[in-house]
Amino acid sequence: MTIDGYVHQLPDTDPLETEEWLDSLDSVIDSRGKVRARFLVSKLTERARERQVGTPAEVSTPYVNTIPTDEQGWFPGDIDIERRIRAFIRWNAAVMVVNANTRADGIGGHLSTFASSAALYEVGFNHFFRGKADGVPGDQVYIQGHAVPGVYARAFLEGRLDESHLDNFRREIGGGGLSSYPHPWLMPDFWEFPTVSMGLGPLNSIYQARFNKYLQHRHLDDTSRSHVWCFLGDGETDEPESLGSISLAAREGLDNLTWVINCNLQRLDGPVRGNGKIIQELEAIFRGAGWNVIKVIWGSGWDDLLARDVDGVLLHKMNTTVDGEFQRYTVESGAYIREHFFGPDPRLRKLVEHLTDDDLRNLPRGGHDYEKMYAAYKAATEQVGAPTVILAKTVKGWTLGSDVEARNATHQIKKMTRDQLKVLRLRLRLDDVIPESLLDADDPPYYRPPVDSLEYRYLMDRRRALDGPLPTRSTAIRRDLVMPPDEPFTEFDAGSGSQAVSTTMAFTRLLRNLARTEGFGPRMVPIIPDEARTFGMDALFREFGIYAAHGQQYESVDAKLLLSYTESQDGQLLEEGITEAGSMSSFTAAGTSYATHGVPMVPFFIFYSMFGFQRVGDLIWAASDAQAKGFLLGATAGRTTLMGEGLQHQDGHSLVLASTVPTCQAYDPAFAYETAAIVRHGLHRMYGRTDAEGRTGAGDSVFYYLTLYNENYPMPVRPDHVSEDDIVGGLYRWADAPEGLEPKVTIVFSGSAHLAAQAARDTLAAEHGIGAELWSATSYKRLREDALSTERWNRLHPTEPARPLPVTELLARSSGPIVAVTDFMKAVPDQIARFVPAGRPFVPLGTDGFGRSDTREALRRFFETDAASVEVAALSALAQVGEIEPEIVAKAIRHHGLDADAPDPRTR
Ligand SMILES: Cc1ncc(C[n+]2csc(CCOP(=O)(O)OP(=O)(O)O)c2C)c(N)n1
Ligand SMILES: [Mg+2]
Repeated sequence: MTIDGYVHQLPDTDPLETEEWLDSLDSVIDSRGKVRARFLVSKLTERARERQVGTPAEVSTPYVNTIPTDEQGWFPGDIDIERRIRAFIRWNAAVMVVNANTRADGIGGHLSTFASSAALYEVGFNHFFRGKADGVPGDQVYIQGHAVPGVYARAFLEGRLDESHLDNFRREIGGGGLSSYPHPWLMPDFWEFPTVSMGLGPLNSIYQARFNKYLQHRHLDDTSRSHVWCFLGDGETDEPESLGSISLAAREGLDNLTWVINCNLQRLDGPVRGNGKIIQELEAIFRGAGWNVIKVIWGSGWDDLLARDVDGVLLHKMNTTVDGEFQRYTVESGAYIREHFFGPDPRLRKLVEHLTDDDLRNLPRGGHDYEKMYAAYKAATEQVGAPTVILAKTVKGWTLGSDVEARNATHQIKKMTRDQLKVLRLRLRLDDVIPESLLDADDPPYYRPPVDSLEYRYLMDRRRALDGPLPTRSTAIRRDLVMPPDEPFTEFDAGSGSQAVSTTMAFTRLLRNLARTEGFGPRMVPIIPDEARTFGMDALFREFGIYAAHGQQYESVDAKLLLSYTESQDGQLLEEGITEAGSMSSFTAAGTSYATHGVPMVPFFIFYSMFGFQRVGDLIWAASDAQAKGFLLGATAGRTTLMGEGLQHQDGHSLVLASTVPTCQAYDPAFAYETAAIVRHGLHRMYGRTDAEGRTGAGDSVFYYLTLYNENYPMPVRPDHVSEDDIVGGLYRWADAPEGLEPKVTIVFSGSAHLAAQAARDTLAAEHGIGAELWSATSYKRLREDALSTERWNRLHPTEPARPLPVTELLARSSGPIVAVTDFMKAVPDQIARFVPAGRPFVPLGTDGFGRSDTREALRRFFETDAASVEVAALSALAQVGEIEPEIVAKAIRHHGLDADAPDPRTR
């Protein structure tokens, strides 16, 4: 027996009355059956909810539409014209993909995703999605990556794209092509949100909606008219990123967010839940999480059948048929459906005896029922206090004919024969505008209704009423962003005297300085995933305030302390909890606000460096595509600087991963003044320009990644000869070799490895009389990229004088072999190995391999990046060029007790 344990713990104040109710139920079950009993219990629950009795919400409801037909309301559009427009779009979308693959076999593209979701998008375009032509940011619409043919086809109808664009679908090189998926980097005036890495769009959309509320609550912009729409596939919900943050959306009351899940029951290989029901599964998950769930399962053809289903047999059949079977019914004949779906139960068979086999085959699914979709969207936009998910049941490849519709291979089909196109033309009733003869030509034609046609005028009127075309990406600034003065940065040039501090502490101080800057300060968005105390940033809680959608509704346990945990509705800091993925999504929303809202905002996302690029690299890639700006700060950086934590915490490779992201400016500063100079430079580069309209806050679409260490040492004064350009250029001489010593070597350090470099310089001088000069490499990525660009220029300009590679030129000013020491993998300094001046050995020392927990000293000895190892590397390189005897190197190895025969740490 299953019982709700909690009921039995409650006192029964009237057992007799209880018994009467239970007896009535028993007698209904016995005399009228379970279907009737279920109905009555549901009715009671519904009434209880209406009267606000406070019964727990059910997580699942029967397999029928959430909105009853009689509450569907009036559809305000012209259903016939909209169907016609949809037919044009369907046609052009299919022809575009087919033509692309005729011209370039294997170029790809997708027919069946949009075919299943055309109505879902078109209801939005005709009635809901708001554009920005009125100067106010409209809606943010996340389009399913594989549905883009339909979006291009609509833009073509609207005259935003022409035939040559469609002809160049997926042919981007050479200009004028259309990107395979939504990529703002490639179509910067069109796409806003990259979505095609499945799961990222849904996740980003939640944080976009949250960020809109944040802007509103912080009085930075009125976003009350923006609605966030996210379209995703049912298969896409398998990605943990898709569903991982849905509880946040409910908790924050994101009624400005609607998800539309296209439940065509199929993914790439086959059924999403062949043995189950994806819609029911998702309903339970979303209802449990507190979302408003609207199921649109059945088209209006089913309304009459359900109304006559007095025995509940149809409902029962709907409830118990698994998705694999529903998919089967889509590809089978009406006779098969009659036999297998309606057949087994005589009452069901009778229910449809008035329908022909064709009628049965054509009973549409809810997601293809335009009016039902309209009703669902309307309900979603009227919802208050919670996000909405619309679960729309569709057929994958709908209208594309029996060879494509609902086939397991449908996702991959990119070609259609002339005959298949002819069938499609008739199915879409386009025979009056597309002569059949045109289909025999090489390229089947696109169709655009003339500008004086009813359809064109209707289409354009609808978009005008909804504030213009969409998607549109704009970078027009609506709210200026004025750069902070230099003082908050320059104070770090003085160093920290004898006080030992870390670059993390210096950065925190810088952050506070900036936040206190009038005008600029409020435009910063500090983002921390539950790690502020680790980084010593808990002081920011009180000063910035933690953003809380509903304010702080309790007195914090530390309320009386100076540094209390202070939440408020206009709090500035996004304390995200333990989600780097969510934090990264906030970064993207804030970092693209300059485009999405015309309000440049400056995110500073501070995370445990190990859990950055490695954990959420794909989100960072997408942020780069989205042209996000801002600062990523990898704190507790380094494989040996972070003591004790070990293999899963010590980051020696985020800089390698960062080197793969095109717009990422990766820096590994050693000192406070370097950190401050890089942030200052970055701010000015990203936001310091004036746009064509004279608005401030414009700049390059790049973002910065800075490593921050937790090792304390006195921060040096910025040497007089060192300029900001030297620091951001990636490499500069930090200290000359001690006077008069020969031979010479050059030690290049970055980050916390400067300690070993300095100590080695001292022993090289004292023990060996060797003069080591010290250089700081703040960015190997920058050095490499600059060198590659110059190399390319030289290659392509063979008759002109070769330009010197910047890094080669710099290193030519140093002397002797070069030892580069880092707390990251050797691959990081190796980025410049090829560019070192000829004849000079280059020895990278780094931390390849798994980290482990121990003291810094032990770790650095283990990875051979400690002072002794730097010294030995310098001696070895000098021996290699014949400046000293090999025996001197051997002696130093023995002297320092280095284990020459231990296996490489990389393999241990
Ligand atoms: C992260 C990621 N993994 C895999 C893919 C490849 N992929 C593209 S579409 C697809 C199936 C999509 O199924 P569904 O989400 O149900 O969308 P539908 O086309 O059915 O609407 C897959 C696996 C991808 N784009 N992103
Ligand atoms: Mg699907």
